[in-house]
Amino acid sequence: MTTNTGADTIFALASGALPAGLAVIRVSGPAAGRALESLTGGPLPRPRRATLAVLGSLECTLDRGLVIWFPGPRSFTGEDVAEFHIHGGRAVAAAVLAALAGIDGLRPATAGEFTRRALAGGKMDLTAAEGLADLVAAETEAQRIQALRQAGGALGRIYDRWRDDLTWALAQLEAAIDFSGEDLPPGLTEAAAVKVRSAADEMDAHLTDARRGERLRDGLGAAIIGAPNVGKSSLFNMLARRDAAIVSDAAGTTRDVIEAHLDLGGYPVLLADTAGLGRAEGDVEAEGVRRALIRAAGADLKIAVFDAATWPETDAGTARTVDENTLVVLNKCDLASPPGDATVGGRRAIAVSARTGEGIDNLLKAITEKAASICNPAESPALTRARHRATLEESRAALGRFLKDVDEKKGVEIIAEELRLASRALGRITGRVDVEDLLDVIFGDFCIGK
Ligand SMILES: Nc1nc2c(ncn2[C@@H]2O[C@H](COP(=O)(O)OP(=O)(O)OP(=O)(O)O)[C@@H](O)[C@H]2O)c(=O)[nH]1
Ligand SMILES: [Mg+2]
Repeated sequence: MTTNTGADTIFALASGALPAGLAVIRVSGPAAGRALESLTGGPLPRPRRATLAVLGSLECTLDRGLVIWFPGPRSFTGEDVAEFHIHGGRAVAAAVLAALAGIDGLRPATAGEFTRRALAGGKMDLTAAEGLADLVAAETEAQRIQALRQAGGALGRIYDRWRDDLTWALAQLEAAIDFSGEDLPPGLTEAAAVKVRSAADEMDAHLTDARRGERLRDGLGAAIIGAPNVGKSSLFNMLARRDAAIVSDAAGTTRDVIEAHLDLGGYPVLLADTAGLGRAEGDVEAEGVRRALIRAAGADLKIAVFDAATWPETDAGTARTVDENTLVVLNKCDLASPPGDATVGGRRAIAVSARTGEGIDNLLKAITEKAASICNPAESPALTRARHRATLEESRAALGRFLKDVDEKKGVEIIAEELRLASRALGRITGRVDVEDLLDVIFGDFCIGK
């Protein structure tokens, strides 16, 4: 049996830029089976089995490749889906796409249209669709782990469970409304309040997560700071594994903030090299210092660099910025090696040499550990977008009003309304309600299956 939504049939290149070894073209909709028969000239292959086929017509062979037939609802979109795994040449893909365009009822998909159909077909919720987009965009191992879990529905399941709890609570209140005037069964509102309180507590825990999911998705900000000439740019180049920043023995070489996207131990880090603190000879250097301080203040992680050759004498200005999000580094340990238990600003220093590479592994390990403590994806699933946070906060606020109204013994109709608002907000996160309003915003900047 096949399932179709009655929509038209769409097709698109589902794989990446051409030329490539392979290209995958996906077709979804009621005419997918007919398209497959038309291009292979044969009956439909066994469902979900890769089958070798010659594509084209008697007069003109387009390519030889594998075809897979996914009759709905067991397909990506829930509709009938056909996939063509062909050679990834531009002309090959163009020829197959042109042949599909020539079939009655088929048209090219628009951006994100396959995913929209998967949502409409109930194959995934909105958070899973976002997870899929994040998985495609994931650049590091930790991002991959987080995105894969979200794409598998881990976030959506949490929100659905809370929504079920609120629906149950609402049912108690509605029963109370129905009974009003008659003998009200005791305890309905209280039972609802108990359920809501527990969901609200879980929401609070989920929301007070130090933004770890969002930070992992967006990348952590790290800033290298320190006095002029301590070797910040040398260290930056070493960590970035390229000569991105100018290094010289003149103090005040770096003036602007220089950035590099890095994968450090599986965590995405946007590392910034900054101007030396403390020295501000002239407007340009003063501006450089101002920018360095702004960057340091906004960073998830600071790497404060000091000169090993002068230790225990250290730059007081930099030492003052050391806090629990700071890794302290004593650079130039090739010139003088500080004791293993050397500290600056109360933190154990990591001795490195940006010249010889000594100690860099220890620094990398410390950065990775710090990143893991900020946004380890192995912990419980975390929300990953500002959209999730804002909508959850909306839901939580309505629950707060509900609980207050219950305490104040307000009328059951009034308190039920707050529960409806809270439940509706949860439904918007997963796309169970008001989904059309959200799709354009969400799919505006990414497309899957197209
Ligand atoms: N011996 C030794 N010299 C180093 C080391 N790291 C940097 N240097 C030298 O120290 C000088 C300053 O290095 P930079 O990396 O430009 O220092 P910076 O902190 O970025 O300096 P500003 O941008 O001016 O604040 C250069 O001559 C480097 O070659 C090191 O680990 N050992
Ligand atoms: Mg520099």
